[in-house]
Amino acid sequence: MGASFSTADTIVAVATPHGRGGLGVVRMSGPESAAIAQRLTQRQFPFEPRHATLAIVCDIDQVVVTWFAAPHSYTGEDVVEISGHGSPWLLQSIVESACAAGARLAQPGEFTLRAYLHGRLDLIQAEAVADLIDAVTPLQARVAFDQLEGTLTSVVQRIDAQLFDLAAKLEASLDFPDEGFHFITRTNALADLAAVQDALERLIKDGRRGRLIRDGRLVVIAGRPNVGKSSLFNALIGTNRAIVTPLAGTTRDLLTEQVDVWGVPITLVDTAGLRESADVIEEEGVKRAEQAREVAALTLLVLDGSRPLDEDDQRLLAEIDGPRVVIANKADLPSAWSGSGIAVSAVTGVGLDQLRAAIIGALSGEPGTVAGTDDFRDVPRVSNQRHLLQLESAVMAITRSLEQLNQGATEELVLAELTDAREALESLTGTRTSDDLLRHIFSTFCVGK
Ligand SMILES: Nc1nc2c(ncn2[C@@H]2O[C@H](COP(=O)(O)OP(=O)(O)OP(=O)(O)O)[C@@H](O)[C@H]2O)c(=O)[nH]1
Ligand SMILES: [Mg+2]
Repeated sequence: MGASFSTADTIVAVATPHGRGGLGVVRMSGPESAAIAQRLTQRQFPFEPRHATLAIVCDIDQVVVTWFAAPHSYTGEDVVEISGHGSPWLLQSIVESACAAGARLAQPGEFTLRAYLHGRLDLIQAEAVADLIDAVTPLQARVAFDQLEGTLTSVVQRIDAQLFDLAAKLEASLDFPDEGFHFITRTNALADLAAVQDALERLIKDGRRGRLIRDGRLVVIAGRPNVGKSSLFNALIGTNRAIVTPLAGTTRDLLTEQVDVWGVPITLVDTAGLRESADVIEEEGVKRAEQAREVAALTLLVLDGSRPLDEDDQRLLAEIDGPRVVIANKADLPSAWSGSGIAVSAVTGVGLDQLRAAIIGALSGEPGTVAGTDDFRDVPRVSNQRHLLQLESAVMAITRSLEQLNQGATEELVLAELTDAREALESLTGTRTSDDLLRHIFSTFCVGK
């Protein structure tokens, strides 16, 4: 595993974001990092491990140097952090001097890759580091932090241990020449496998919700002019971002804002009212609205509840056949029709909570979760597509093994399926993985992490 990755050299990178800042940190990892730091600061004596030491670096900046001696560091190697003033030029000079002194520039994610190669983190935890850095909502950060703490790892390990135990019993029976299960009965094997299947399925269900939280979704507001799309957009994002007027055809372009709905990062798009128009600007707006709808995960179709539905409304109801939530806006006014739409008033805020619930219900494909708000807010353990795929392939193998058992198959056949399931779980945690996969995963990290 990871045989082609060298950890013999010392790597260096700026660990703080690009640009000016109060502080900036240069990080080095590898066998030479302490010696290089000593040279850059022209110190006669080695740094003391885990001590912040004031020093002058490259004759240009006063910095604080901290040396984390192997293996007690993020990467498990000798790590030096040089914390200086956050000028891009200064930090770059320190990096260049470190390279002149024998370090090389780190690849994206290479510090975390080394932590993984040295067994400081498993693959799930390494991926959680990237998610934590990318988190923009509190729930995203919570999910990533739990994974970094090893919550998912331990659940997967428990499942794998059950499979290992079962496989060992089946394997032992293979040594007996006569037919039949020797160290475990078929009934018990069935029960054990059903329990594993159940645990995996729960994780997968969790993962669908987790992906929503991790990846977010694009939601487009559509409808004919003047029904209150922009008013609704403003109400959902909580500011008067979009222009609202009593004139039909107010919105011409796409307006986009991020909003946190029940912990799910939603990119909300307000669009031009859909109608035939002679105005070229409005016509272009309508075209863009249609394009946005095509890529959206969900369309909020807004109707005016205070006026009878017209031809355009009917056309939209027929046309928008993907995932949608129908809204009867202007519920503060007397109602002109009754239908299945959610009654909302963008002006008074009535019905907005119900609308948020419907959005999450539609996006998660689980309208049932709508009532149980707390359920949805539970921190899901799985949130990464790669993890979800491995869990799905594990559960498929388990399901096949159950079928085999039910059909009276031999231990050998059942064992083969168990091996497949265990391989999927091992790819998930990274105990079994390819260099290509590692390269792919870590290439998405930022440099310096
Ligand atoms: N009473 C009432 N009026 C509303 C409500 N929502 C919007 N309006 C009014 O309806 C008119 C049109 O609102 P907009 O939000 O601009 O409508 P729109 O769908 O974005 O219109 P276009 O951008 O032209 O497509 C404005 O006068 C709003 O004040 C509501 O819930 N109740
Ligand atoms: Mg508008």
